[in-house]
Amino acid sequence: MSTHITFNPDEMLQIVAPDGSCHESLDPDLDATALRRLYRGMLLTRTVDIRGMILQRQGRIGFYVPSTGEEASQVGSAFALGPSDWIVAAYREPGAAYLRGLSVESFFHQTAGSGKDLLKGRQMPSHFGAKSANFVPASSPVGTQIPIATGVAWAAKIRKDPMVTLVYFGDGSTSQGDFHTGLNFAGVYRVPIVFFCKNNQWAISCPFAKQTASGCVAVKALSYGFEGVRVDGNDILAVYVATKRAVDNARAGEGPTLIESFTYRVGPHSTSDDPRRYRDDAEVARWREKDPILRYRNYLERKGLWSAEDQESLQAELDQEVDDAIESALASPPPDMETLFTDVYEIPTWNLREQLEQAMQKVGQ
Ligand SMILES: Cc1ncc(C[n+]2csc(CCOP(=O)(O)OP(=O)(O)O)c2C)c(N)n1
Ligand SMILES: [Mg+2]
Repeated sequence: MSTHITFNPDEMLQIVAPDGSCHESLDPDLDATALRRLYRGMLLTRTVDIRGMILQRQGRIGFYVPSTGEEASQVGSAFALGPSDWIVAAYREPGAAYLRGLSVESFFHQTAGSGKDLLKGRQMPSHFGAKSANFVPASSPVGTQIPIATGVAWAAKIRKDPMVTLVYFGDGSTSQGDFHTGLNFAGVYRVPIVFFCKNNQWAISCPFAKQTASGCVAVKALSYGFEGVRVDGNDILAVYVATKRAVDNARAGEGPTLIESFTYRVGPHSTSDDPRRYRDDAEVARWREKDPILRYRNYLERKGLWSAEDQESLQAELDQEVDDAIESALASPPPDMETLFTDVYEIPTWNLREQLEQAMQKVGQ
């Protein structure tokens, strides 16, 4: 018997082919309302992305993190969750947050650092979150959200709460110690969690080939004693089916799953990055052709569930929603100066009170 365990990185779950044709026996048979909701979720995410990039280039917001090309991975996975489940995320999953109920208006209040920001201007732009959406604010230090999520899931298990935790992270995060800590602990204690790696093949300028010698991410689950699944991250139905199975298993007490959603970061890492300095335009062009939104639109059209008129009216509706959100966020004043000093101590310390006084004098309030 060979002692070498193999995992074919070329094999991954795909249900919808790029031309929209479907592997019938794998089709999850969602109803028309659900199928349209998935499409709306992806198109909303793309619409916000296009505007977010422009706003930053115009100098109207300071920073933006695009997720173009990764919409299916975000929306398909979040759609598999139940209402009381929780998401612990990185920063490139706004589509999952919108689907869970974070409004685009809230997103822009956060990104603009306005007084109406739910996080009171204390996070970097594009680092949203909302308690009402069961969405923990984004983690910027790479991978730190992974053991936190394992802890959330472990707490649920101890409390016998049937909620499942889904944690998003990137391929780059798999090189962090936190990845090992989070997955190892979750495997040992069989906690109800789904580890969702959006493998977009880049960690800023570091390509996937330099991230790991494993060939793929899913194979790493073997060493933690649970299942690893590789899925075409540009196929929203495949992402949904894989995540739903993992969520159901977690809820049934069968422990964690590691999902690798194989996709591509079409845009820059953030508005502070220029990927032309380290990657080939031809590679980007090849992946643009694999657009997850276009593929799913082909699928819906083949099913007779989408038309050019539907497209036009949905796009107009989303443009309006995004316009209104931006207008509201940019017109709102920043948080009050006092809020810089609140929420740390129940009774502020003497030095904080002194600093608040000095700050207020400085701004003439
Ligand atoms: C601990 C730590 N090291 C470095 C950084 C700088 N940094 C921010 S994002 C990032 C790359 C993350 O790549 P990946 O996990 O693949 O996620 P992606 O950005 O591709 O979605 C790096 C190195 C950081 N934020 N935290
Ligand atoms: Mg990455």
